[in-house]
Amino acid sequence: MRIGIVCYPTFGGSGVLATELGKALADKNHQVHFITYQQPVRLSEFNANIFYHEVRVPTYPLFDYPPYETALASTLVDVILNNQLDLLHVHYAIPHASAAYMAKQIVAKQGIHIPFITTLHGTDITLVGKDKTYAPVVTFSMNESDAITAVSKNLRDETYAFFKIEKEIEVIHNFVDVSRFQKKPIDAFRKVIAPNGEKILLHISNFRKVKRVMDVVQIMAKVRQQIPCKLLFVGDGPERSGAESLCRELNIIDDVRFVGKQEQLEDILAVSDLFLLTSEYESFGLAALEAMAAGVPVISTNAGGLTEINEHGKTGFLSNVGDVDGMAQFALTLLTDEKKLLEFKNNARQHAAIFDIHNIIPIYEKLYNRFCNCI
Ligand code: GMT
Repeated sequence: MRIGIVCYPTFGGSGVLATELGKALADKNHQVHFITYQQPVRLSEFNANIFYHEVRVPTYPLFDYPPYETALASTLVDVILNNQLDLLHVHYAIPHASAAYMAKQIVAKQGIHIPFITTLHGTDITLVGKDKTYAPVVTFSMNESDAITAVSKNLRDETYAFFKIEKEIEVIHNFVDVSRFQKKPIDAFRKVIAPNGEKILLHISNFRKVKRVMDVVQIMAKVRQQIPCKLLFVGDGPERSGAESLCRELNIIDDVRFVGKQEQLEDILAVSDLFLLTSEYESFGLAALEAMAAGVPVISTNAGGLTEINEHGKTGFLSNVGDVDGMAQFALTLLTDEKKLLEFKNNARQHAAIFDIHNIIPIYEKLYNRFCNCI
């Protein structure tokens, strides 16, 4: 099957998921065409079944805002026609679903039918999509999609609650390639971060407000009062410098490292003891699932879809948003009890296997097959 995948190419969860999906489909002999403005971050190796088409957005003095959506729709038309695509799968509704709709209408004039599937990822619905600047277009393009999927039940319910959706939203949970996260910890690496055998706490995100990274810092300060530990911050974004200032203010900066955006997450996760995710909302929390796959228990909030992956008292713990005392206490419960920590590590790994890539890819293939009988 020839599939066009549209996504954001950046470190965000939706782009990561779309790229991993494309790679897995290519491994199953589908021809996959990524269409976006930059090479997706996890698309580094060569694969004969993968193609990348860059969306170029020419600038012109008249354009204060270069029209990306128009450029994307035009590139889609070009890729559909020249590569005989069977189907488009767009990740993140804005502006991908409306661009796909536009492309579909354009090729229809030439007698070509191309179905498109829209996968909702989170902020395209819960933050940006709800804004009335975008809502009518988002609603229309969701309803015009041949199928809509959401990455969690919570996101599906949020979408129904806010938008007038006339068709079924199918839940296909995000996935992880569990085998990729079975790395042995590199002792030398662990020693660099925690030279005296301190416990290692980890947070990975895009440092947006919704992640509440200041709460991560507060939790670290509380845990560190009780036991020697280190905190690794992976990723970058608007709240990073504020988090760094707070670490200085709380006098914990020597035990905190900001390592920026990283691609080799497996190695970092392999040496980590606990993953912290303090978000105000997560439709799913792919970073938490990847941590679990690596056997790292998760202390998270109970917001959004996090309750669908993190099992309270088994794979980690869940607290209300902002309850830094509670989350610090849960962290200490695990970090001060080796037996419990090991039990939770095993549980996390086992639970992540439910979301293994090999279980989820066939669900997508089955969905595609409903619209195009050419697998
Ligand atoms: O907020 C992010 O982490 C980025 C955002 C994205 O679209 O790239 O992530 C959303 O999609 C991910 C993949 O489906 C989910 O795992 C994240 O939970 C979701 N983020 C939010 O809902 C805030």
